[in-house]
Amino acid sequence: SITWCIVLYLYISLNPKSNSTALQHYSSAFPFIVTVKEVSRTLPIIIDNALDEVDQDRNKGNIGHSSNVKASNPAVKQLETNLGLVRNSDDQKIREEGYSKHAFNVLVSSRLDYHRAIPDSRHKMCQSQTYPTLYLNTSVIICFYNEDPNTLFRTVHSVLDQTPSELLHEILLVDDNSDTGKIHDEVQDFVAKNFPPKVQLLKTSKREGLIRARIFGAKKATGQVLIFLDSHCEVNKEWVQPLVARIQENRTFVVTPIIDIINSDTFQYTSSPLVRGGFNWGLHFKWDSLPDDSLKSNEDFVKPILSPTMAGGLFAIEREYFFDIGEYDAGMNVWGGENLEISFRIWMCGGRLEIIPCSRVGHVFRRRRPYGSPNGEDTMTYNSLRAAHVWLDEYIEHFFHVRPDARHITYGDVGPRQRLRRLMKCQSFDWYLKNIYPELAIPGKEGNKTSKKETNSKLQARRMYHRKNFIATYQVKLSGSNLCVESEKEVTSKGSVLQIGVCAKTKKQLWSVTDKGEMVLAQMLCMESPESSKQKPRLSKCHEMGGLQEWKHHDDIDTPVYNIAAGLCLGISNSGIEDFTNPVLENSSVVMTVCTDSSAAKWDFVKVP
Ligand code: LR7
Ligand code: MN
Repeated sequence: SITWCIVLYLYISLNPKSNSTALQHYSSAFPFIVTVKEVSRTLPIIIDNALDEVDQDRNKGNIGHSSNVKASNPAVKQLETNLGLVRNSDDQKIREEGYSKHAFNVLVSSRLDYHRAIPDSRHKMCQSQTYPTLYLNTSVIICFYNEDPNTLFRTVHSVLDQTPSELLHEILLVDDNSDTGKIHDEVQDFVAKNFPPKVQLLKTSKREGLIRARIFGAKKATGQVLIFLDSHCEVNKEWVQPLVARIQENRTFVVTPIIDIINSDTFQYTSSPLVRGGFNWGLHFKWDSLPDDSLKSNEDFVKPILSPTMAGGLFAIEREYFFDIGEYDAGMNVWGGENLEISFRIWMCGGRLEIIPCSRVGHVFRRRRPYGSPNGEDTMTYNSLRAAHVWLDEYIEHFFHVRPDARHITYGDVGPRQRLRRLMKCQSFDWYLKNIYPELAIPGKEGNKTSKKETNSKLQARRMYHRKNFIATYQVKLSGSNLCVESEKEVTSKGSVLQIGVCAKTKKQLWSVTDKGEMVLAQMLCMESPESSKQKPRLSKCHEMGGLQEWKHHDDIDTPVYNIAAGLCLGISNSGIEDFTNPVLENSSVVMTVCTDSSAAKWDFVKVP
């Protein structure tokens, strides 16, 4: 197989066509990527080599299957070009440490180009927008705490790539005293070698949390407009012009882009719909649909959208105005609550908060926050209480109704913030609710339209769920055996792991494949890969977001089953047993394994009419 490897290597490196085919595969799987770092170009060799071994095994009769399936199995061809592919234990380590430290797929991020192309997610009307002469320049402030360096660098590169240099006064990176000096040194080194002088690295002397870190950055900034971004973003085409243009019209307008989604498992960039910010009485931010018929004409997709609140991380504000209205509440710690506080303050104290549809910025949405607070305090509750005591007036009772525990939690001194509110002669919360967020249901009040609307959209979501696009239903057989993948528990049991059982056309073994690459058992729950290969794949509620629920395979025989986000293939726990007809395998469990390992099984997808 070493000779094969060399032959393949020569073939791939000398044949320009093979190279472009690889790229083609690449862009069909990931239409948003145009370039990859060197590392992923070496992938085809490794996989083809492994296939060669599989072929030899088959010839030796180790795989109890006599077929003339060619080595170039299309499902495996797809793997060659998948950025998440785990090739060996080093990759495995990067991936798993990455998930535990950052809660996203660091392996994919490390292989993605810093200058990758993302789809232009703007409405077509935005492409023909013209803006007045823009005379305000910007300071982009990016605070980070223990961020994955590659992802931070891509954030900075994307701002440099997408922002006209005359509008970009500086980029301030604020290291919020990340735990290991290593991160700081790595960033410092990279900044010095790769970025122009307008990119500066600052550091707080102790961990401040994102709120005080932002204030710290803002005080150092000298541009006319401050733009805050999270440390895992990618900005889209002409993202800055519509924001600056709007602030030029009126310095009291605080504006945010539409936040597109960067999938935390695959880094796939997808467009977000036009929605606006709201909240509930637990003081949690949420997205609300736009008022009925607010998107009638094409122009409506370009016009600013008034938003009762902002998500928090991504917004632009005139620098002096930021300080005039009281920056942030510096008594807030680490994470949470500051987004609603600044939103209430902007509206109640004479400003205006808008979402600008033609400005789009992608953000990596994670399933959990990868860090805590220094002493494990619940800073979200602490910060929300501070916001509530300053801004909610009598409506604070609705918060306590939802959070009775919060009545007895301390929240520090909010005196200075209350004085600020008096000094600025801000409106009451009652005014805010009546004028800015009338959609918010007030508990105990009659005729609230919102709850009805909410039920409707929930119903609609459920209907959507049932409208899944099933392509075909299969039994998934271990190649050359009479053993099939089945759920250990009932088909309705969330969290059930998978095992190998004697094939029988019971519901437990009927996998329906959807157009999103899901494998849905009995058309109910989705097969989901765990984040860590130490855990097993299991049944989960389908979330329609790809990633750990997206599987690639050939819909015929002898195929690996590859998980897009795990970078791993379905295997069985009794690794090392090569004779797949061995009855010992029955009841052995299904696991995730490196695709080229002997434990990575080959499967036959047997269509069930
Ligand atoms: O102690 C810390 N110090 C920091 O500098 C903790 C965090 N940070 C940095 C961190 O590295 C990141 O760059 O602060 C930034 C935001 O932290 P995240 O990414 O952990 O926050 P999030 O994206 O989970 O949460 C959202 O809500 C937060 C509430 O405090 C902030 O306002 C975030 O900026 C905000 N993110 C967004 O609005 C992006 C869109 C998400 C949505 C909806
Ligand atoms: Mn974030």
